[in-house]
Amino acid sequence: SVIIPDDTTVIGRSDFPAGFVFGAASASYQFEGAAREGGKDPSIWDTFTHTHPEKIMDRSNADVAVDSYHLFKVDVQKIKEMGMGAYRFSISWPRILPCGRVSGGINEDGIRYYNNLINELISNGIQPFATLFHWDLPQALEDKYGGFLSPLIVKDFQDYAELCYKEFGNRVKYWITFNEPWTFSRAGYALGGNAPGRCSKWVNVNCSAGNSATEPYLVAHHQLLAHAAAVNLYKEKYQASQKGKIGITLVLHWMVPFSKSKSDREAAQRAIDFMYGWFMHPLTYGDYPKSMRLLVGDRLPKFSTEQTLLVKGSMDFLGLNYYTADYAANIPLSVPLNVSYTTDSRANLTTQRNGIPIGPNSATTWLHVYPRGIRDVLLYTKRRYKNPVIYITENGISDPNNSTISLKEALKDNGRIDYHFRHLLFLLRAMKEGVDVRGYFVWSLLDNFSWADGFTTRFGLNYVDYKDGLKRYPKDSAIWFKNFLQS
Ligand code: BGP
Repeated sequence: SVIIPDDTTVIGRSDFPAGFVFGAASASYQFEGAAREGGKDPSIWDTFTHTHPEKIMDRSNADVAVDSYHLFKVDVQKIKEMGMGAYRFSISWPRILPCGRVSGGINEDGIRYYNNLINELISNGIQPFATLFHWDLPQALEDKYGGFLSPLIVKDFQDYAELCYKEFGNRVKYWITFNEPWTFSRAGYALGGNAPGRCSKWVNVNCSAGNSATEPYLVAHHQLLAHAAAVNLYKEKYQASQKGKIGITLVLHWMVPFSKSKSDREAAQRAIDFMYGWFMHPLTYGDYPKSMRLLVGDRLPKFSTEQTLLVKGSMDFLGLNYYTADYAANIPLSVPLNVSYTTDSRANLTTQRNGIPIGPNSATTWLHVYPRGIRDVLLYTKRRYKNPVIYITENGISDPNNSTISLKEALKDNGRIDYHFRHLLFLLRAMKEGVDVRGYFVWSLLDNFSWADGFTTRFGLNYVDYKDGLKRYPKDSAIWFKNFLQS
């Protein structure tokens, strides 16, 4: 067991159920590099970072990233050294299908890469958790029909998923269809900070790439339909023989009412609906939350009866990414709103109250430390969404990439140890209160490319030396996890 400085509480592996999985997470664009190697064609992230470097804090891109394409064996050893039992990675769609479609040709080098990775994991006793879509859509499909803006994406995603089941499903027993569809829709189609960089002029006055307050809803809708199509296919054709599980990963910042007033409490509920219920409601009950129907009106797509049946119940488990919390305050009806995506909920989200932040800062602007929120999110999910099986698929914190400190100093990450310790304590509490959590993944295995912050932040349990051949070094948090898992 591990004792945290200044804290007398002790926790260890043995406090969790025997089958509980501990792992680390990554994503293809943020990790692999080899952007134009091994037969891969560009994804929308390759295009975006090259055409809009100003959108990335340090104007960087992930052409090389942390080179996991070549260094995956080293990375698997890092997971093993920490004593972790699982690795969550994502498959790059354009690496295995450069044109986006099976009819355009399968890239055998890409298939080989994932086979090698999966085999390396399994031979080291590490369970692969594969995400099919962590935002790097083939540029070819974006060019052909506007990617997720078109319903054509549903069939193409299903075909891509089927290829993955066929090629890897004899060894991959945990599939995650989508990572954070909320972020993909919001940052890619309303704010414009993420690929494909479309935005609403009401939200972002500098926006010229698109001006719709409808697109984010459409893109979310198509992600849900594509998810359901891929799950349905797995269940009908592959699950009986391959015996895997399939789910989706959502994200929720816990929403704390700005004041005790009824209107702020209702605003917090609406904020949850617009970030989480947007997906959880259809997945559990077959339609969007009432609050969204009311406030978004005709801009919110409708499910046909057939689609409702497909989407409802389409997961064996829920992947949940939890990082932080926000305050939510009501925006009264008397305040006129333009038709805008972020304010449709009429919840004003902030991270401070009277100048005091909701929790300690990290190097990432949206991330404040709010450990009890993980319990709140879990209990809320149990209560409102029929107690699903849950894996925490991401939880983590960033440090600044400080080039003035020595390597030795950079490896001292007590803040990260403290972050995980506190979140694990609240996770345990939620489990004692009946939430069915089966696993916990740290974001991230290594320092890597951050979507908005480039290489200015470091999320890793393991340090990457960007100045010296991308060498990996365990931070104190990696050693903490090792001890924790041995106890
Ligand atoms: C999550 C993403 C991860 C990871 C993490 C940290 O939303 O699923 O891919 O990036 O956030 O955020 P970032 O790297 O953007 O700072």
